[in-house]
Amino acid sequence: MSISTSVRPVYGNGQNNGLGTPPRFLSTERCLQLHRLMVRARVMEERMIKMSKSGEGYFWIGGPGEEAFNTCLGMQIKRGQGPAYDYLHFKYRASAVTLAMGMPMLDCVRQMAMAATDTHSLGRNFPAHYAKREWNIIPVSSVIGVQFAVAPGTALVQKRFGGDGVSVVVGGESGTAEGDFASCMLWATRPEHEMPVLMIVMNNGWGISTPLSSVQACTHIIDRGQAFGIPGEVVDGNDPISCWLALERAFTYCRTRRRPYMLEAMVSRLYGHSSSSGAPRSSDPDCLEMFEKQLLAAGLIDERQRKAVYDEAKLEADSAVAQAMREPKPRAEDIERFTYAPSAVDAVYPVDYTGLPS
Ligand SMILES: Cc1ncc(C[n+]2csc(CCOP(=O)(O)OP(=O)(O)O)c2C)c(N)n1
Repeated sequence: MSISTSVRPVYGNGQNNGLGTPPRFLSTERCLQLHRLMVRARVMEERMIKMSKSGEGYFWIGGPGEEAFNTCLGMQIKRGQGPAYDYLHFKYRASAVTLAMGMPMLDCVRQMAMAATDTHSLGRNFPAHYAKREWNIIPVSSVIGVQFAVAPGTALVQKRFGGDGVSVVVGGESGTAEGDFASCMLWATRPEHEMPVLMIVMNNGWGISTPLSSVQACTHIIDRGQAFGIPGEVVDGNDPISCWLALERAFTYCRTRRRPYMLEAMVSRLYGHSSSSGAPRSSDPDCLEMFEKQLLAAGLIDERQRKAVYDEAKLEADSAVAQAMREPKPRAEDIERFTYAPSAVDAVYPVDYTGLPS
């Protein structure tokens, strides 16, 4: 049995992407896999919000509301190290992507707990600020938009290397107001030097408290790609099936044509911007609730199975928090560790570790 997408993807200028008519179905196995991963991400994030309110953590920011799209993205990434694999330029709401890629919850929770065992930042950065060389995850920056200026760099390496690796860059719609977004479009489309960059915009309609409608006049962010000849689609980011199929089309395009493609996912922001705005639950549509209704109605799961998925995820989240809280905190002497990579410039500026003239 399978269930079809309830809402068809809305096409932007991707109508002419040459990939033909999209299929509309996913298998039962895929649907159940997506559901389990979405639940794990939601349960972990909700436990982390609790951490921020209970003194187990200090600041929370994350991705509830983006699980449908992010889970599909994580499962379709070609994971590995070096230019033969996808390079990943994420933002701070990508927890469901990394869980779907196979990261244990403990790896995410350690950063939230600011434990020295946090492999991404030694407990010195915000949650969801991942960095993982073995999976080509370029360090996530809190400074919005910058990842769009960096992505063409890894895509250039991939283009020269050959193969089918793609540079995936994900940003919020507000971050696209930064010049970095335009730089990405420019660099990715230089005539005869086009690059395999998958530019993804997660559109939740808000930049902290600024509505998108007060900032940009375009109907869709991806419409800005038209001027550069970049095809793209707007997808209902609350519908995992639409997301899966749109991502398949996008990856196929970038992997085979070695050119850029855009996706704009219309998503919800279920707990506000971050713990700084109190992380209150919003009344936005909930991708997980809606998917569960579909699965139950189609008879793909029953209530007992649904509960079992949550119980398993809660057990993993609670034991990850208990473990991370037992672990040591960062030491002052490690504050600069791994913030600088030695290079040829050191010979020119041997004293100042930032490389800048004193
Ligand atoms: C260059 C820069 N300007 C401002 C900020 C403050 N800031 C942090 S998050 C944010 C909103 C970002 O909105 P969007 O890109 O839509 O992503 P969302 O948080 O909605 O997922 C802003 C303005 C920042 N971090 N970096």
